[in-house]
Amino acid sequence: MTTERIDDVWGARTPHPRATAWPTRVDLHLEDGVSEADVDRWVQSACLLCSNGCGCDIAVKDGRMVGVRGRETDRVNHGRLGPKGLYGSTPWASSPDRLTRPLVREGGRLVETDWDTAMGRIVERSRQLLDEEGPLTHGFYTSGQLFLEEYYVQAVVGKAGIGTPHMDGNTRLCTATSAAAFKESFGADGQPGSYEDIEHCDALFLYGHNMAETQTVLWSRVLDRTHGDDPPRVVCVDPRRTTVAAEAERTGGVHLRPRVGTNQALMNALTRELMENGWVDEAYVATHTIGFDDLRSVVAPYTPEEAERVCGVPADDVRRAARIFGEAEAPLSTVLQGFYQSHQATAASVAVHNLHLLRGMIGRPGAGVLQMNGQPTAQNNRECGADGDLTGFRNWDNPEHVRQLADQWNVDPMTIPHWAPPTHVMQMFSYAEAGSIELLWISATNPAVSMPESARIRRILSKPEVFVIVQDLFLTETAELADVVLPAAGWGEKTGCFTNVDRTVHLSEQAVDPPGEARSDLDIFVAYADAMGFVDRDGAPLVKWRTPEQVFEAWKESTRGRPVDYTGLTYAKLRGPSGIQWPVNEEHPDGTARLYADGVFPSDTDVCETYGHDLVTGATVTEQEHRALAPGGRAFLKGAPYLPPHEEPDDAYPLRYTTGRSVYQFHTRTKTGRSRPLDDAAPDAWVELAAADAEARGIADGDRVRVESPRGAIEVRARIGRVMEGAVFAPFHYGHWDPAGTAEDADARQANELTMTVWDPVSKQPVFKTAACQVTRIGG
Ligand SMILES: Nc1nc2c(c(=O)[nH]1)N[C@H]1C(S)=C(S)[C@@H](COP(=O)(O)OP(=O)(O)OC[C@H]3O[C@@H](n4cnc5c(=O)[nH]c(N)nc54)[C@H](O)[C@@H]3O)O[C@H]1N2
Ligand SMILES: Nc1nc2c(c(=O)[nH]1)N[C@H]1C(S)=C(S)[C@@H](COP(=O)(O)OP(=O)(O)OC[C@H]3O[C@@H](n4cnc5c(=O)[nH]c(N)nc54)[C@H](O)[C@@H]3O)O[C@H]1N2
Ligand code: SF4
Ligand SMILES: [Mo]
Repeated sequence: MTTERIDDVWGARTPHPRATAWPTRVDLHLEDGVSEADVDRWVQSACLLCSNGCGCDIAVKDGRMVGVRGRETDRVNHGRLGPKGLYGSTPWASSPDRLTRPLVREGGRLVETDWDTAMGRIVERSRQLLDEEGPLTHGFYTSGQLFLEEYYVQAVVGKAGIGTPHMDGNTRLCTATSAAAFKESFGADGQPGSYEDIEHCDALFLYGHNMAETQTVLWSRVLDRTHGDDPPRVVCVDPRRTTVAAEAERTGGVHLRPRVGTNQALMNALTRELMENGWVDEAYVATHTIGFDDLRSVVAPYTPEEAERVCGVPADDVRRAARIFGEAEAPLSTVLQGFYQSHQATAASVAVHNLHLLRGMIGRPGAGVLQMNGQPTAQNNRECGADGDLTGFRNWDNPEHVRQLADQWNVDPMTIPHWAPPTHVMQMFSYAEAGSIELLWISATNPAVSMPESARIRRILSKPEVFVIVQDLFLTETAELADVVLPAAGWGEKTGCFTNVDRTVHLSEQAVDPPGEARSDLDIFVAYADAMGFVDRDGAPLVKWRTPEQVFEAWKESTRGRPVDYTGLTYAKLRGPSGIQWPVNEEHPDGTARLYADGVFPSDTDVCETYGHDLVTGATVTEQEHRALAPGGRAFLKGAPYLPPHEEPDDAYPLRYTTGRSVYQFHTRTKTGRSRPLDDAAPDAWVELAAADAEARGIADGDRVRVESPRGAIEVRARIGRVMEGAVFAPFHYGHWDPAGTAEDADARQANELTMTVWDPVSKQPVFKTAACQVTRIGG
């Protein structure tokens, strides 16, 4: 098998000058023994292994998915695919341990059964709870990896069928902050920038974003600029010396290395530097923003020297980075988990918007913001509102918005929960812990590995009083604890749409049949709605659709007049050469490259998705307060002082613990762990330590170490070098699932044993990137 993209992650360079098109390069991978001539057919899709959304075709032979090829004509990837896309997209599908039949718990054990029995148990329990105790007993925890149509149906079932506010996605752990930051700054979710901005930018800032490992094809796109004529300078904000950091140094940019958990102090200093040096477009600020004076007073104390004191970043590096931004003609910023999974997540991400707004650098080629997503379909969950948002970027606190949906679904507006903010998943687990949520339906996520403070999550999922339904491709660490397990069809085994970071919508067509009795998530939610007998105001079935395309047509209607306008899209149109960027409507039939080119934002009180929050406390702004501000389409400049993380190092736990990813594994490995080349490249967990911290503890590279926080411990091997002094980095991919037997101790390697049950006050995104820990050597 050729697996060149394992060693050469980004592939051959195709450098090009600024403002010219990114050349194409088609990447292809087929299973051992299969040649292109053997392929029966190619089926149009896009890669589902990260938010980049690379267009691809699936190779089918004898009814099986046997490989993938990048789509040369797709605007996202121009033919390229990265290691996960190439080697991780298909092998899992024919893995012998796929779930092929439903399972139910009998006498403490999960046993195989038929669909009628499994669905019968769900409906019986659900009906009983609804009749006796009402909708607040039901909680839904879904994903960033289902299709748009599946979220939309789930949102309708939860909001208009059951009427529960307890519905969220693992998008809460992933991109809740991206959505929250957009809403606070601009009034509604929606990515301003476009991937083509990489071709035009003259400075590229990456905030807590290890793009080289986590969006590898996008990083190829960056490298083709930084290796071409007139390259941009790169600025990297990361406590580790990642590949991105090395590129920042090579291009004459800066690697800013803040202490883990201190982003906000750094952002305040950068903001202050723009103001002090006159790098502010006063006309733009006056016409298109509100809040300048408040922001100026918030950032006033944050001199570069103060940032040095708090963050450990040399004051001159702060000045250099601010100058690069301040003097750029087309700066592009990307933001991801180093910011989002932190205790001041929304404040720090909003600060990135502030920098762009202060300079009027938004909505123009090269000048823009990419608040990244992580999961391939996180955007769609936010759009459809199966994640604690209201469908179509509507405001749950605006009765007119609720009425629009009630009309569309033909239900009483009072059915749709809107008396309080939708419940975020951290709260949902607390309700399950306390006993008020008694039915928890988990689809396409593995919280036993991916949520913080694992011991607590396992305890809640194991409670006999909570009826847990898990819908997955495999018997995951979470499914093992369920009462009912439903076998789901995955990517390539069903049809649906999804939308990437820069609003590009792709259609992914069914290529093969699902194994055994596995069913699509769409079919499962429809079957549940039917069996429960949910009806609309006229007594007709609430869920009227049977095929993905019918759902898509209904979804489109719910977006009419909203910023997230899909009304001009059809499946037929999406079968063209490339994905298309929303909004797509009569005015923009071929899609829209950038939002806010005219400096007009969806911030009006009647339009916006939220009235906003205080970035420090999370307190909500009321409708009256919002109206009094008279935003009139202007963007908000909002600031917040730096606050220390919830847990600071002390004598017992003197180091700062942070977590993240490796290029070869995706999340809890259910797909990449079933790909030989990917799993061989990263078979077991480890932690990264700085040389000085290792030396002080007598730890050599490769030694086994125990890493302990007040909540738990792991025992893994140490890698020395990349991380800054005082910090410890652990990949979060590894739970106890270990079929190849490559783990030294599969029960003692899960990064989330150590993390905390705390979240950002605005986005409610849990904090995976700060905790205090100690490291000790346990063996060679
Ligand atoms: N290979 C691979 N690619 C993926 C995924 C995967 O699992 N594997 N998952 C996808 C998903 S869902 C997501 S959300 C994205 C995530 O993509 P990224 O956000 O790029 O990935 P992470 O490794 O979680 O975190 C990024 C960086 O944050 C840094 N960091 C840690 N603490 C701090 C801090 O306090 N401040 C700052 N400034 N930086 C800090 C870490 O050192 C790390 O390099 O990746 C997507 N792509
Ligand atoms: N410590 C720490 N923890 C983290 C993070 C971190 O950086 N550090 N990152 C967080 C982030 S950003 C994310 S996105 C989460 C990811 O965490 P999870 O969502 O738990 O990760 P996955 O392993 O992708 O789980 C997806 C599950 O869905 C299943 N699946 C795939 N396709 C389908 C389908 O079509 N239908 C159904 N029903 N199931 C399907 C897969 O088999 C898998 O079990 O982890 C979070 N947890
Ligand atoms: S960059 Fe993301 S979407 Fe593209 S091939 Fe890699 S994993 Fe798939
Ligand atoms: Mo994510």
